[in-house]
Amino acid sequence: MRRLGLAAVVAGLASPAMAHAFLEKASPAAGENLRAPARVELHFSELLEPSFSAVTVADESGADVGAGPSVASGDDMTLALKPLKPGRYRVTWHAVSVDTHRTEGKYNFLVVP
Ligand SMILES: [Cu+2]
Repeated sequence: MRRLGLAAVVAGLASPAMAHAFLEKASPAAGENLRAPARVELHFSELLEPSFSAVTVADESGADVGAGPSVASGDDMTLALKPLKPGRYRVTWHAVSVDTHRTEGKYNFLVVP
């Protein structure tokens, strides 16, 4: 009974509205024009489930330009990139917060010479 009571309290605190992992900060940012970045770094509003959270980056032909899989740790996700040529790139991410809610998004950035 004691365990059941504690679980009910925890569930009551985890409000669905405030527990989703929203993308708060990204580098490169959406729409940014910049020299070739070495990595993409995403910062979220909530802690992530690393096994179910990932980010990929693709060039204009759709080819994956990540140097290995992304790494989720705490409320951040990072993806090391291959050397990027000038052009448009698309970042696609999905995140599952520790409350199991899923969010996702995509955006572009532009690498300039
Ligand atoms: Cu949530």
